[in-house]
Amino acid sequence: MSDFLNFSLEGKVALVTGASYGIGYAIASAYAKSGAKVVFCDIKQEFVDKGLASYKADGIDAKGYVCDVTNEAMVQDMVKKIEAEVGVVDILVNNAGIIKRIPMCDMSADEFRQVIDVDLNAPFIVSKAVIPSMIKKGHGKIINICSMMSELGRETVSAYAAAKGGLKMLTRNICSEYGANNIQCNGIGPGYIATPQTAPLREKQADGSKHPFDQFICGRTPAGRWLQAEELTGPAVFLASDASNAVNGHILYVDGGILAYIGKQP
Ligand code: NAP
Ligand code: GCO
Repeated sequence: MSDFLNFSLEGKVALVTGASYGIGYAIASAYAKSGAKVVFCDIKQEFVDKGLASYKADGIDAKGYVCDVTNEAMVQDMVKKIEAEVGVVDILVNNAGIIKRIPMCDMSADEFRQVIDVDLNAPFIVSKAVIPSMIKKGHGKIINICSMMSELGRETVSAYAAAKGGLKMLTRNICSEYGANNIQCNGIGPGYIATPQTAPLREKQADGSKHPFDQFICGRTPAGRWLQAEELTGPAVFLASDASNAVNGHILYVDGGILAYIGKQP
């Protein structure tokens, strides 16, 4: 098949960070179904075990590692182990992320740093660990999970928006620096996805009515609903496959139309 139409990930090794559940799990599962050997990490053993059980129940033979992606020594060690036990990483998805919803003037500098550390410094650390072998192998795909907050601001998410905006520019810089090595680095900017990270924003009120934020998001999304993690998988497979070899430094927003929309008129 011509590379231009090749969406298969057959024979590829894909590392997805923070993929025991949520968006990372959905993307890693789609990669496995497209033929890749899936490797994931999470910060705690109990989540790795839970993730392994879920992949097994879905018929996926994944390999899980305990790794704090903010810790450079742990990341370097994990990547060495993956190369020895599974193979060189062909596809990296920087998915692990945290959010702290605190008004900026109430947020401590330490809390701000924690978010930057996981959401921005870690993608730098993990990318840096896999790029040398990708260069030797002659190709590589890096996909950074960005956000609406790579483009927009909102009350209470200063650190997250700073990190995800920075991640957009890290994406463009990896593209600029390693495009000549046949490495493509792109981002996916999910809209509002129903996962544990956003569960507090969807909690029902005491009287059984919808959370005001839930109503706000449905009103701001032309699709009129929250998205499912599985809806990110087609774009994620595309960006990991040879079909996207000419796409580099791009952020693909998968947002049900939020960024195109001024909001529901009164
Ligand atoms: P999630 O449900 O909270 O999952 C995030 C995963 O990252 C968890 O497995 C978490 O592990 C792991 N993680 C956190 N810190 C880590 C660290 N230092 N080292 C290794 N793993 C770590 O989040 P999600 O909603 O699936 O989001 C995944 C990514 O998409 C994040 O980057 C998020 O910012 C982004 N995103 C989400 C949405 C959305 O609406 N949900 C929208 C746009 C972008 P533990 O649970 O063990 O901490
Ligand atoms: C928030 C949300 C967002 C989403 C997502 C939007 O508090 O505004 O949690 O940040 O998780 O990143 O794309």
